Amino acid sequence: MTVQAGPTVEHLAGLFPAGFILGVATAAFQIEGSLDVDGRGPSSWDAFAEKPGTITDGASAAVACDHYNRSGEDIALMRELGVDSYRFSLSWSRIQPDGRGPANEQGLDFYDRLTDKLLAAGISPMATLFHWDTPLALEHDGGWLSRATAGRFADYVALVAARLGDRIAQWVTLNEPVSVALQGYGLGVHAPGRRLLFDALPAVHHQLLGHGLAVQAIRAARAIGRIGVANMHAPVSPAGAGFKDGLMATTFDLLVNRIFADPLLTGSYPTPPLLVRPWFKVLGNASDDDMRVIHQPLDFYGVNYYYPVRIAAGGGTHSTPAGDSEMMAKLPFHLVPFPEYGVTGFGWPVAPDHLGTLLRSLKDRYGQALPPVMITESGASFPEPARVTGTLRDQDRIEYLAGHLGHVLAATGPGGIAHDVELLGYYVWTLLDNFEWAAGFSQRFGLVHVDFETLQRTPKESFYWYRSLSRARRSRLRGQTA
Ligand code: IFM
Repeated sequence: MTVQAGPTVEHLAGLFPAGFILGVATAAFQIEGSLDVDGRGPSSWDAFAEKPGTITDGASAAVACDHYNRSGEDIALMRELGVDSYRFSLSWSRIQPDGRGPANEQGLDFYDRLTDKLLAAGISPMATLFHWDTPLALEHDGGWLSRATAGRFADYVALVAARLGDRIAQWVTLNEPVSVALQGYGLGVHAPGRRLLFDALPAVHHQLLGHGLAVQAIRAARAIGRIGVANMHAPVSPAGAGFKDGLMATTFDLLVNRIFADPLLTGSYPTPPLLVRPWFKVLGNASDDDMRVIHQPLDFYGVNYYYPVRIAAGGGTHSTPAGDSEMMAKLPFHLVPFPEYGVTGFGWPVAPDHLGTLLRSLKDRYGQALPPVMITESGASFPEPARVTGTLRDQDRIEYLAGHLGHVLAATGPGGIAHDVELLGYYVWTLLDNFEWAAGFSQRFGLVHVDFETLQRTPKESFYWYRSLSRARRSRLRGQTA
């Protein structure tokens, strides 16, 4: 791939604002394994991954990185890495095996111990409450298409907040509700594998409602942590100057960005252009009461940024960023490549410059309603071997991370294009190579290589690069206070 060499560690370390958080992020289903121990119930992803043909390489998450049994080793890696914070997710069906009722104490115990071990290692815990693994029993009742799931989610969150609320420093209610709604219910490339196209939109509203109720539940439990949400944002532009490309780019922007961010930050859904309004009708019918619940004050707004998108009118491709779906061809638009950028292992354009402009556009759109921003995920997969004999030279990942961090720090620093956006921190996706959803083990995003046969962890060069960044920052801070 062709990317420019990124800024140096010393240069980056000089750009961090005071209190900036450097972290790494993971998700339960992608790393834990141990899917049937300690009373955990099955999730939508357990069922989806078992269906033939859903996972590219036929991989199973039954063991994944075996983090459930190796969390001590993984925390030691993070301590060595020098991160301030670890973002992990809780498996809802470990805590409520069928998505309702009293807590499965053994499930909660796992996260309780994890939290204590992190704190003992000097790493601040950020807990994501939902990262796509809906309890299967709820999925059978309609999952996020059903309004009842929002209430169930709040009940589960109350159980978690009662147990961990005295120690979790930051909460993320939902991770990328767009992925669940569109890839999961709209296109069928993710769990639960439904192919409803625009009829998937109730899953948007019910997740957002679940978010609002969850924020209320965390606050009612008097939990100490800051509360936010993690939305995937893909900056969208039309492929051509014509009316149709413009209309479809606007539609795509509504679908992936605005129908999530607008209600959370402003309390209302955006008004689509007249020609496409019927597709979004179900969202327009939401009650004022629901919108008030969704519109909770947030302490931070999490942005997961991976790629920009260029849109042209007309069907004609089966490809989604998460995999192939014949449903894509039924949509009235398609994605057009960016020849000017190199690509990751997934074929996603490497476009760090779009991260600064994304923050500029969020601030322009939401103004004072935009809370301080946390980059809750940023990272890339590259073709890498299943087995290594030493440190993997992943220069492309180092350049990716340095480029994205450099751009976002410059953009939000003095004189930058998004200088009025308060940037709180940056979490690399991800610590370990893991079960990358429908791509199984075929896409490796980790700072640490995982051999999925031996479960051996081997830090890559990017791990040592991130460690040198965190060290350079610490020595600068020490210099400033000496
Ligand atoms: O692995 C995923 C993660 O679970 C959610 N955000 C995107 C990542 C890369 O695809």
